[in-house]
Amino acid sequence: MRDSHNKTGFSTRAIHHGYDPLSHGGALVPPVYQTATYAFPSVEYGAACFAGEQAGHFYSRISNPTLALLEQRIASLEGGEAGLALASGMGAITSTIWTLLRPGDELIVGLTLYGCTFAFLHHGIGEFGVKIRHVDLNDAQALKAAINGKTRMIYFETPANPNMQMVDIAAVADAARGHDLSVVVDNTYCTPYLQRPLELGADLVVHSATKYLSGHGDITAGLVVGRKDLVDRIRLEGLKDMTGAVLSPHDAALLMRGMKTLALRMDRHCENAMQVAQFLARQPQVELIHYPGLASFPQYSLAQRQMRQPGGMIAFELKGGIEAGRRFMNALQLFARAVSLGDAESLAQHPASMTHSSYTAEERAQHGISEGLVRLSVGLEDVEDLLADVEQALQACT
Ligand code: 4LM
Repeated sequence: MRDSHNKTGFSTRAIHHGYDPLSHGGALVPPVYQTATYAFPSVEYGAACFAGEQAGHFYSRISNPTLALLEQRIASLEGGEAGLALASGMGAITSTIWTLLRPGDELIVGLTLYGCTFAFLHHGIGEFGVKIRHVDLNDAQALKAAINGKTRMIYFETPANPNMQMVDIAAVADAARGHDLSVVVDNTYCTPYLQRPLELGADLVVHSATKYLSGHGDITAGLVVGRKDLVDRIRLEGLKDMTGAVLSPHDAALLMRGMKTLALRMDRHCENAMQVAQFLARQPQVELIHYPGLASFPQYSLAQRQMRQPGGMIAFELKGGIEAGRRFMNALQLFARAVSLGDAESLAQHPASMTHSSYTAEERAQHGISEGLVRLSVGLEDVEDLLADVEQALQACT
């Protein structure tokens, strides 16, 4: 994959961007700057750093050389001006929203969101004078009617966690143009390998890098990428003064290690998920399946246009509803019953009782999250073994 922002391909940048071993004693892999603070050559230099007049690291809650390399890399991969590393996806989301919204502002959000994001909006910032409006962002008239002089942000996931509902990023960015607001996309499910919201007109991308970007389930991390003026503010207001959600340098190094194989892993996640989805779609016990790679997916043409491949996440419902789903999940032997996603290991979870239990049952119904939905994060194992596990678990639940 080549793009207009950089001369080299996606994986080359994921492996090399921003680092020259010969400037670091020949160390092929970037050193980890495991330091909280930095010595100043003079009082004047330190004061200039704090005043923003001198570029330099002065405290690791604000910046660190290992994190700075990670930030350059994710900016390059997403095609953004600047990046910011944080301690978790929720750290990235809350630092962004606390920075860019004030009491009296309005925030338009998609219909379906990850459970903790939903909780933060309704029980965090929503209780501090910011009005939250859920809008079907694919309904151009509804979106136009919802934007007013107080709207400062449109925020959404695509595909959404957990029901895979997609949003047309370019259409939302077009609707937002000319208004004083930022379009922010949670790109966790896709990573920049599959989808580039900034190139479609978004202002910022947020990530839970705990998932595919790190890819090995061994860290929590978050990233913000996009317009430099906004990213600088999120660093100096949201991260520094409000959340303090700083990523450790060691975890930044693990994240960069994972990102080197992102393209390889995503190709395999997508191949495996497509086969699992096709298998599930043929089974009589399956009531409904949501996977952007199936021609039966209602937003198939949007998925084809917006995503390079359909991703590694599947949501489906069994004919026997929540009880059948529970029996299916308890019968799985290779898939782990676990939340999170994007790991080498395949995972299965029940959104209504796990990741989306922060919604009430009524809220789940309103936001398109059915009680019987089962979510699979299809991993990197041999696909024959995954299919065999799904098949035996389906037999066990009928
Ligand atoms: C899960 N998800 O779904 P941290 N944005 C999206 C997410 O799916 C998540 C976050 C942000 C799950 C975690 C248990 C689309 C998390 C939050 O967990 O704070 O890195 O990311 O299983």
